[in-house]
Amino acid sequence: LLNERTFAMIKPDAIDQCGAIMNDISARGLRISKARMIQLTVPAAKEFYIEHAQQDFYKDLIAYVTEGRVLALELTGEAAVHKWREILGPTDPEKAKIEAPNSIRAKYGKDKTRNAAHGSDSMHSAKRELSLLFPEKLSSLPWQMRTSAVL
Ligand code: YYY
Ligand code: MG
Repeated sequence: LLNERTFAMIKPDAIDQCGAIMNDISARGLRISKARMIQLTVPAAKEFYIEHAQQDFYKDLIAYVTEGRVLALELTGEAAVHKWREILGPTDPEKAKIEAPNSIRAKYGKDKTRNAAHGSDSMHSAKRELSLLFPEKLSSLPWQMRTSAVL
């Protein structure tokens, strides 16, 4: 799809490298069409990662992703979902360093949990994730996610 959209999120461990990461994204041919810096609430993070609710890493994942700011992005371009997953690299940064040394997770990730960024795994996920973080009505965002205070 020519003007496909996907959801990206720079996670708390890499938020201070968000400028470099956005440069990488642009340099590799995806357009940053929306951006929103927020701190996820625990309920919002649980909803976002609902597919992993039964996994043993779920609790740690929610604690981590709510610990500081994240940068939510909408990326647009040809085959954006697949392309962003490729730029992002494998879930585990150690694996990424071997298999995709130029990927975001190889360059900026710390470990399997603190792995720098998120990318939607399908067009269906992208639609769901974009609607959570970029709802049509700003009032649909949990109020805690609209304030930039104490970040
Ligand atoms: O889509 P992707 O982010 O590459 O991996 P998922 O298998 O969907 O897992 C989501 C998220 O959960 C991952 O980015 C880090 C965390 N996680 C973890 O903390 N420990 C694992 N063993 C697997 C995943
Ligand atoms: Mg995933």
